[in-house]
Amino acid sequence: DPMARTKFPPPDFVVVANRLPVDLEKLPDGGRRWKRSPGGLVTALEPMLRAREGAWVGWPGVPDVEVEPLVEDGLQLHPVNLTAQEVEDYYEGFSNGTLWPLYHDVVAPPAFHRHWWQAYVTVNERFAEYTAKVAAKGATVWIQDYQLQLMPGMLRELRPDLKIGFFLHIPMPPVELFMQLPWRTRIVEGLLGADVIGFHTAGGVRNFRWLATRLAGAGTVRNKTNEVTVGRRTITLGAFPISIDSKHLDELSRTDAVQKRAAQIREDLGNPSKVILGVDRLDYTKGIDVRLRAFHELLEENRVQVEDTVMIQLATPSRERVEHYQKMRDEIELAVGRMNGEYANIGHPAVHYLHQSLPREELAAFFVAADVMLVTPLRDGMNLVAKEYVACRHDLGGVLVLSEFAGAAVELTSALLVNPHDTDGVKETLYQALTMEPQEGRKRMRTLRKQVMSHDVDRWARSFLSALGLDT
Ligand code: GDG
Repeated sequence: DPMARTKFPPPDFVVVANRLPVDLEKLPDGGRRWKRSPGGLVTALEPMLRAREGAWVGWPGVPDVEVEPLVEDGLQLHPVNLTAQEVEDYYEGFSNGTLWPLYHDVVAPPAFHRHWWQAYVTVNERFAEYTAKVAAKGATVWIQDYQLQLMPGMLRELRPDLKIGFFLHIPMPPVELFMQLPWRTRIVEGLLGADVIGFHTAGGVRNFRWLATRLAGAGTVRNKTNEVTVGRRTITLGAFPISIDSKHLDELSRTDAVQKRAAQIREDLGNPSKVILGVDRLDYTKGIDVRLRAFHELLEENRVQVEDTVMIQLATPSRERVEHYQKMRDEIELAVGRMNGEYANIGHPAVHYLHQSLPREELAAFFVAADVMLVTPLRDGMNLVAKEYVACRHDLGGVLVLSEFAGAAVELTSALLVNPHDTDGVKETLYQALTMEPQEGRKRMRTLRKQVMSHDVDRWARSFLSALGLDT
């Protein structure tokens, strides 16, 4: 019993996610230490978690270690243990080898393995049982993302007194694709255990609503697109587009250090007239190949030259043990090598490619330095990078090229929107971005900034939690 071992007061607000906001690190001498992993979600939820008796339940990132719960500045952290085999089957397997590609329009083929599913059920049960023991009577529990879709139903069985919210950070896929999943009904029923189910877009709400009525016999409520009923329960569905800590990033981008670093980057590049930037986790959904192809063709057609137009692709290492990821890394690196082989001059590569994770301030400097930001996912729940670029451009400089297939396209309509499947379209739009009149660019950026600066991640969290009936 996690609470019996501690002197913590039972929390009345609990966030549950696959990962804790801290990582457990193994030191060379065999010891361990905690390292903070500041993500957007943590930043958004931390103040609310601290303001009440808040707790976070999640995996600490290292398999096969039983660690005691701990308190960090008033925030309770509750580590759920996973075995190495569970990491392989539940996390790398079912979450990232089945659900991730299936929910991203099967841009890579999803694998369906019964032992992966079994591990997914087991781990979801463990999270539910753990949370059931931790949460105070009548507490609010907010479950995050696709790794834990069975948990709302399991938790409700154990603790009908709780208020349960669920938010899906990736797209809710088209019905025809979701129907491939052998365990489709179990997943939908699991989600329907929540009181509020949130998606990034109205499209996600529509897809889920149809699946709920078709697979789980949910009733629809007349004239209400955002409610379904199951037995005597009413479940609210909603579109809650996630965002970033806009103000913080805006301030960071204005600092001397970031501005100087941005100038330095441009100088290191040989002061080209145009810098094109891509920033992604190295993932096959992000369309990195799409933008390389577009730039490659512009070079081929001699419409741009490496002496004055350079491309930077920052690709953060990700899910390196999953097969699709190893394959796509090879493909990207082959494409980059080809382009440089064919078009670079000594001292002037066509593409600068970094397979590294960079500090936040460094990332901000790249955003400030870039004339054109290419965000071309084949499918993306939201895409925070697009919003981060906008937040860094108080100078109203820079042009954002954004895929229609990113959730962010719903809000960022003043970006240059592209269909990432249309190579000619992406190429012409990239060229348009490179040659855009500054005045038009500023006008577009001003509109984009109005949206991003006024809709930050704090607003996102509050609007979800208020739908759940929590007073924020
Ligand atoms: C999922 C959904 C949805 C990237 N490289 C570095 C670095 N990053 C940061 C970015 C950004 C974050 O990682 C990536 O967020 P995205 O939204 O772009 O994409 P996913 O990781 O796929 O996130 C997505 C999101 O969840 C939230 O709901 O928007 O659709 O797929 O913040 O800046 N950060 C640092 N160094 C790097 O090298 N420090």
